[in-house]
Amino acid sequence: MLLIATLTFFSVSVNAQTKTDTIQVFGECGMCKSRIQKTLKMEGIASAAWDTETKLLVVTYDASLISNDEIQKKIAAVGHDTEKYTADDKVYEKLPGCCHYERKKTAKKEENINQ
Ligand SMILES: [Cu+2]
Repeated sequence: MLLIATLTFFSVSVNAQTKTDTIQVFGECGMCKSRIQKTLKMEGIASAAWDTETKLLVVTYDASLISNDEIQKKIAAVGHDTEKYTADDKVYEKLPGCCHYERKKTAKKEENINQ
C-alpha cells in the first residue's frame, strides 16, 4: 500500500514538469515533417508531431529540461521559421526546393520597396 502511494506521488511529481504546447512552425511537405520531428528527438522531449496541413507542431516536453523557446530555436536552426524565431536565410536556402515554404517575415521585401 505504501509502495503504491509512493509510486503515485512520484509519477505525479514527474508529470508536473511535463508540458504540451502547440507551436506554429512554417514548412511545406513530408520532408519538412520528418526534419522537424527528427530535430526534436532529444532528451526532454517526449513526443513531437508536426502537421503538414495546419503547420502546427504539438510537442510534449519536460519543462525542467527544455523550454518552449529552446524548442523553437532548435527548429529555426534547421531552416524552419516558428511563430517566435526566424530561420537563418542561408539555412533556408539550403533546404530542398519542395521545402521552400513562404517565409513568415516579409520585412526584407518591405525594406527593398522602401529603398
Ligand atoms: Cu519539405
